[in-house]
Amino acid sequence: MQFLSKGVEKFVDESVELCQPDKVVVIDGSEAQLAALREEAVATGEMIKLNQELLPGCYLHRTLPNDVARVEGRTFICTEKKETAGPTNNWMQKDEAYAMLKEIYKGAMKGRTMYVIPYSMGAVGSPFSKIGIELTDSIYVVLNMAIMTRIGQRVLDQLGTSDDFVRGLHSKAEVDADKRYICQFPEDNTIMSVNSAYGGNVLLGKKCFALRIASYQGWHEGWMAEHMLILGLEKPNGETKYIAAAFPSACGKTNLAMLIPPEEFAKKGYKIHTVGDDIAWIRVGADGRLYAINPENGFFGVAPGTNNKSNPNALASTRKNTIFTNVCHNLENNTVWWEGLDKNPPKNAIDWQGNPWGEKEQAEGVKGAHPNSRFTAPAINCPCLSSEFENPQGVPLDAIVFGGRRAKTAPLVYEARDWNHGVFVGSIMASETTAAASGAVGVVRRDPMAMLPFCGYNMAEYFAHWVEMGTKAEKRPKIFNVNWFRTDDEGHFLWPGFGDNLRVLDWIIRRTEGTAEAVETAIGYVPNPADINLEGLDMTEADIAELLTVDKELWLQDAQGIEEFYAKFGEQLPKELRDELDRLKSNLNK
Ligand code: GTP
Ligand code: SPV
Ligand code: MN
Repeated sequence: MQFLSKGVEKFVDESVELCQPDKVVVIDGSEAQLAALREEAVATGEMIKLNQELLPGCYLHRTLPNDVARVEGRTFICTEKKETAGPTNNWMQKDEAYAMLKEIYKGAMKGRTMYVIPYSMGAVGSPFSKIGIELTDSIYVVLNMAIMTRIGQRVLDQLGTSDDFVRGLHSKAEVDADKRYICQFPEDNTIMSVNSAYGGNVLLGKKCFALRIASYQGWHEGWMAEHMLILGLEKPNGETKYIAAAFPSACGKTNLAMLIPPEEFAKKGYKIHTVGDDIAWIRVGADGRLYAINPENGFFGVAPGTNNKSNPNALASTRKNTIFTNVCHNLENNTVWWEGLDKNPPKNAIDWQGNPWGEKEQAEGVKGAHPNSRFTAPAINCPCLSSEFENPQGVPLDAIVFGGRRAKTAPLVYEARDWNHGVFVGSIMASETTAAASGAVGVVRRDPMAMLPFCGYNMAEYFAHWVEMGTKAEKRPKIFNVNWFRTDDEGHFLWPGFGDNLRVLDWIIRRTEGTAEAVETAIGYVPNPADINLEGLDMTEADIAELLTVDKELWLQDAQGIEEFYAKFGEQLPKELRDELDRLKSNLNK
């Protein structure tokens, strides 16, 4: 095939020779071509066309039951040396990985079409943006990438004769879980994903490129790729402050990014503007501030729990031109349903595995939608999308927020003393695992900066890079930690969360402006109960006090856990973090 870029030409030709597709189709991004692909997917049963009056342009897709989430155990960083991947990643020597994968890809696309998807992460032509070429034998992947990224001829035009792009080769092959590999080769700007057809494993622009490869690129080029939402908080005076927040998978990024302020705040004029819900690329601007873009063009959001009360903006985003994956098919009106959408599950439905789902199954507790079922919705559908969404320069950050899902220990919110303490706070993040990855759910694990599954290189180097970015940015944002998930002894959430999280963001922004109070504790600055605006909320200052307590015993145990986690990195752990841990321990023992 002919392309202006010789690198693209070589990549396509070599992949065709390896995978032996019957034909090759270049995705030009035209609506006519995408419409034809949708029709084809409907004809083969790959997608179900939903009620076009209620859900125009919407489709449903089911993946195989063995293929419903990211597979961290089968995700590899493939480099020359193990040390580059570090102690927290699965590693394969890169030449061995190529040799092993070639056997699996050999002839994998026989009888199929190979689609060539040129895509841009970030607005086409923005100085922050990067280009990828994904080759895939899945129409579902093409149609999802068309929502999640900017695709087509305009991207090839932007690339021109350059060879500066990320190669991504995906084949669903036989969707054989035993031969499933998600391999990143950060030294070669290459991704190889095989034997899966699910979201994060196969939409290569997302986690594989925009986090694993991009974090490695950022390390070398002096910028950062983070698992963060980006939001603008507009205050009553019309000024908008920007916050980036890193929470692990299925821990509330989409929800926070699209938050609707509580009535009392809305009345005063507070508004939230969504820039991104999953990934941020961050650079130092000429003015010494950190600027962030969202490299994506859509939302691949968790469906269960999304409803008109918890997240009306996300729900509204899914009402047209959306692909649903592994939700429940409501046969009563050919629409979709999931747990937590409303209290009226359809009586006549098909569950995410394709089985009949009615009152009997519901009574037995069979789930209609998979807990990690998702919607792929265009960003432009979002009613609160920020006017800065396409800004090629990004938005300036006033605060960086880390947060996890922790029943105990972490208070509702606290502020780091300074940048390096903030890096420490991010590095010690811990969270209960969720259905977003295959494996046990609800197990507390360390997930630094919510990047444990996504850091494309040695995490000790990643920490050092964070420390260094703080020296490069003269006007550093303040760093905070939040926890919406603290529970009482019966396991009930102590904090209402969702829209009410604005009350915490409000304190955070007032702290960055120097207009809110706090007390210094062993772990950092914690608000006094009276510093959080509880207007209109049925909560007492005593309830808030409970959420803000720093339990020394629990924190001493945590310090022990941090010590064990840090031990993995040996001498490579930056001294700045070791010093912060010593300081935490000495504060706790005072
Ligand atoms: P990924 O797309 O996997 O990276 O996840 P995410 O961080 O965007 O997660 P999302 O916002 O989709 O949240 C997923 C889960 O967290 C859902 O079950 C929500 O109901 C729950 N959740 C989100 N915000 C809150 C909150 O403030 N309080 C409580 N209790 N639950 C929340
Ligand atoms: C996550 O798991 O953090 C996601 C979904 O955002 S996926 O794209 O599958 O990784
Ligand atoms: Mn995510």
